[in-house]
Amino acid sequence: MQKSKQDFFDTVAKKSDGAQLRGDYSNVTIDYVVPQNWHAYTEAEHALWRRLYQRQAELLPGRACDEFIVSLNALNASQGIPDFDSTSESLFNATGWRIVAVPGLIPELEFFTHLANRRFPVTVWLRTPEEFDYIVEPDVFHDYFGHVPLLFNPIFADHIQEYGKGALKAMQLGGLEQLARLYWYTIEFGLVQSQQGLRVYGAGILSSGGELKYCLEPSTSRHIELDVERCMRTLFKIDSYQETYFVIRNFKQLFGDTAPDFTPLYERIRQLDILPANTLLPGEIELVSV
Ligand code: HBI
Ligand code: FE
Repeated sequence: MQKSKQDFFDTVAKKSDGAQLRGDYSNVTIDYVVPQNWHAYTEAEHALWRRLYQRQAELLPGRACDEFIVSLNALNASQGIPDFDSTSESLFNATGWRIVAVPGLIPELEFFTHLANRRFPVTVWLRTPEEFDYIVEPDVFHDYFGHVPLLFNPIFADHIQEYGKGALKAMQLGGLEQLARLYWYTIEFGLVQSQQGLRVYGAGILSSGGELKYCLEPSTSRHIELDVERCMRTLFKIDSYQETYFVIRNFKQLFGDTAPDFTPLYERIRQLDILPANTLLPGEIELVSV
């Protein structure tokens, strides 16, 4: 059922404690796309982007997965807020994806329809200097720096499209809440095994100064192997670091584990308890991060 614009603002605004959404939604197209207006960014905004980029780039070695680092470096986006259209040209050649500029969070139906059609929504506005360390809504730094590099990885790019298609189906089956948990614990806050130890592929961590250091600390954070059903049952944290990080062996596993039809899974999960974010079930093994 198509959420009306008002419903969307009421729902999303309530989620962020009633604070109004930041973006300018007055001139969106039917699928919530706006012009990026790259020339309107100020020198101060490009300077803030450089500071954010520099801070994150210094934290990546030994923490971010290799695929992310290689793609990010190839994007050459350290000198200022990138022009989405020029990124879309190289992205389309690599994996058939494009960036679409959006004013910020958009309704689920439009968001998942973009993903299902290999279009990744990237917010046009940049946070303020006061929000250097934390921001509630995704801004251009979170969306571009966090999400765009891995869209150059063919397996990951296929997975995101399948996720979008699955989410559209989940909306019909009442499984969206479970699927949102999967998105949160993989695409936003997921970890992957590597020869050298656990590494980060989740955009929410990769674009966060604090959590990128915190999430691999063995003493404070919990790492368990990704099991889709277990993940879909587990509540996540919105405004603090995650208490549990789910780990995949590789992107092939993520693609494979999320390929089946989830209809029976939604049914089964409805009969099971929802799990708090810090749960460790009997028999579950905590993975070591180094
Ligand atoms: N809109 N622009 C934007 N970016 C998101 O990440 C986003 C969204 N709308 C809905 C949404 N995410 C969530 O429902 C999913 O992450 C599950
Ligand atoms: Fe995100």
